[in-house]
Amino acid sequence: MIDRDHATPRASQTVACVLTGGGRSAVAVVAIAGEKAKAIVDRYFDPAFRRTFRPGQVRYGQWVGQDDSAVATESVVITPLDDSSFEVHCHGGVAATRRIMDDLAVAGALAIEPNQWVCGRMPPLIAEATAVLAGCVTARTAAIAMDQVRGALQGWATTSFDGLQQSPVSAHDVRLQAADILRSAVVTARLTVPFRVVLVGPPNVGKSSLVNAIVGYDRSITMDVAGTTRDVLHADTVIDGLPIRISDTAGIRVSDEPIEREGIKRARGAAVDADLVVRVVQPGIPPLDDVVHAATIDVMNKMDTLASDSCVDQSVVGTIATTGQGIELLMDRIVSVLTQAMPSPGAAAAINRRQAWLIRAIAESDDAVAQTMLLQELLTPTSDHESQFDE
Ligand SMILES: Nc1nc2c(ncn2[C@@H]2O[C@H](COP(=O)(O)OP(=O)(O)OP(=O)(O)O)[C@@H](O)[C@H]2O)c(=O)[nH]1
Ligand SMILES: [Mg+2]
Repeated sequence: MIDRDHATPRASQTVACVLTGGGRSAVAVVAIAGEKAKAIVDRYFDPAFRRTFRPGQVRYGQWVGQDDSAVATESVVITPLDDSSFEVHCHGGVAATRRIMDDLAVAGALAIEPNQWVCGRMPPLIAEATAVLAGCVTARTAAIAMDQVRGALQGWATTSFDGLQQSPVSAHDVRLQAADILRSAVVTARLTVPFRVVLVGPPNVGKSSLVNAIVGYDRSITMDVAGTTRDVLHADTVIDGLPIRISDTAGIRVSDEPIEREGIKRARGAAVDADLVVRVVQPGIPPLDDVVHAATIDVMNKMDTLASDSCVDQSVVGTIATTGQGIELLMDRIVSVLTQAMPSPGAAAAINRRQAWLIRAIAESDDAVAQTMLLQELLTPTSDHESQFDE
């Protein structure tokens, strides 16, 4: 077993790092870099075809490991990144990667964490995007992080910084562009956490039934008794490529019962913290006017009980949770509200709070000198801002 060294490795140190996330996955990637990297690969890797390693070209073969290893060889693919750094694509999972990391440790490579790996190997904005990309759980959020790994924000910041020095770019232009990037930051600065969608409404209108219909299984108990749900219940799901944590809550009404009152308090608190509130009612029951939020969707559930001569406002989504009617439309509406601020493909985006904070400051300034300093801080952070901005 190897311990990861949290100290900053010396520049001459040969280092190894598992780049892929933990857990069970089909393929893992282990990176090796440093002056001994080539010798280590030559020692442990038996290529199927003996040809010179060229950066970017893949080589299939066997990882033979330490000479006295009782473990069988493992099929791997090696990609040289340059003369002194390599990626080993091996089987995923803990055991396979640990075995390779153990071999590398025996050969003298220091095991480091992914954030230490990216640090210093790429511009800070690209390194930050790479770290975020590793935490994205859907293709849609990963695509935004990937655009930044490919240099969208880096390109904008560099062009603006250089442009302000030589004056082809005005402070006014930079301010407008920063404001444009900032518009999507509400989504992009938190790509690795799910959107919080909270259902609220009076008791017995079908909130739990709607949650179950949306997630596709019986997450919440439903019953024809007002006050069935007592606490805030969460279910994680993905809708149209968006990671969403959907929360069921206790029906809101005046109550003297202490447990129910606590549940109602929690329901109101969950609505305040939500990215989107779904206000549910049923025919004949008025909406909760005191639950207000910047992003809301109004739902009329139990449409099957609506009197035939009644009509419902066009903006209200009609559903029958028990049959699934209207659920697709509700999910489409949820996605469309949450993605209003999505950046267009390839656009620069602020993918963490440090970046969002600096871009907001740029968007609020018309002064070229101030903007230049902020852009410089964006491109080359002088301190560990992420921890400063963490909640
Ligand atoms: N007719 C009809 N009944 C429904 C519909 N949706 C839910 N119900 C029924 O309404 C009753 C209450 O549903 P719940 O989902 O438990 O309601 P709730 O809003 O979560 O209730 P509380 O947890 O008490 O606040 C259950 O018997 C459901 O089967 C619907 O669209 N039509
Ligand atoms: Mg309920």
